[in-house]
Amino acid sequence: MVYRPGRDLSSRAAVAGMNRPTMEDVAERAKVSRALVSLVMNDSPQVSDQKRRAVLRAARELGYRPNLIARILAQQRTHTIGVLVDDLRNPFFGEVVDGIEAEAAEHGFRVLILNGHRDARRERDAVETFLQLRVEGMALVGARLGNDDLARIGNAAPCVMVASGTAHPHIDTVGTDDRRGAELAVEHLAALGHTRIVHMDGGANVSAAERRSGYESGMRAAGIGDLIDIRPAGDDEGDALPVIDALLADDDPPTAIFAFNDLLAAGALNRLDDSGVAVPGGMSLVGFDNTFIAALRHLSLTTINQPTLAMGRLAVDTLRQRLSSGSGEPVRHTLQPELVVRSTAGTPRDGALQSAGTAMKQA
Ligand code: XLF
Repeated sequence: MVYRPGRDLSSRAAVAGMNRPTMEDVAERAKVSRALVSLVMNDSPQVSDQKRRAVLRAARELGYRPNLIARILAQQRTHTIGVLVDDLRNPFFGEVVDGIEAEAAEHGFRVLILNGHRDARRERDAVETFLQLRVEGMALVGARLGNDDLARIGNAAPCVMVASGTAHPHIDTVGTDDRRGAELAVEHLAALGHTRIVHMDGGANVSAAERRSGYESGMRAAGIGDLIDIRPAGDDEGDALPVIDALLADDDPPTAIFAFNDLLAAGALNRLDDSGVAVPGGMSLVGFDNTFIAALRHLSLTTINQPTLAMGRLAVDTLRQRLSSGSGEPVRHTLQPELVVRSTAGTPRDGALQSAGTAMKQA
């Protein structure tokens, strides 16, 4: 069907397709029965190789596609996992989904992905869509849904929460030890000699509280608990800008920043660069996630690794266990974070911070 601007593609005729080839067409072309085409399309072992090849060739030549909806209705199974991600713009979620897809494919499941756009209301709609499509299970990755929603969803279909902060009373969870990850970041900065370490926190993000408390315990363990300094930020590069501006407006800004995630750290790096502050010479910076952007040479961000592929695979594994075991106590899988040292954290600057702002003040 050729798309013509102005034509209503949602009309029934357009959706049904004018000349969509059928199984009968394939059977006629391959000179076999319709039943045999159906056996081939269902991967039946009862068909000879020669007939299978003939049917597949005819299907290819005609552009025939099996009708998934008819198959689902006949089998009463969708073999589908619904994956809700908090923010498709953040590469962390793509990396977790890679793991989900790989494990799902190995076990005969397909994956449907919806974006929550960092908004609980849109997440609720997405989950409802999955349930109406009769997915066999759901992975909610970084979801912001509240406890009441989760209890309701957990009763409606097998569900696993991934990278969603703490454990949940009704739902299986797979996550990184966020608190330990934050402690590792502070330990690293403290070992380099920093004492004035600011945490740019994750705002409304589900993992913000755990990372904040890890930052606090890391500061206390390093003997600098009295210097705890938390600045409300968020989980997106834009959220870093006002925080960096406020820090640089101080008479004597801190020497290091632990950012809630890599995106926030990337935004901080941009703003520091705009302001003429060298990293790590003037300010050290540590992120969280170890997404692929952290490894890009011009960012080369020191960060905390989350084992995203393993998390995705484990999420599907947990769902499969739940599908076979039915209800029961929720399980919690906690994976270990690791420090990844690159180029954005060094020893503290000696003396005043040189930035475009201070240069202007001095002039
Ligand atoms: O979803 C959580 C919160 O933010 C994930 O662990 C992340 O770090 C992604 O940036």
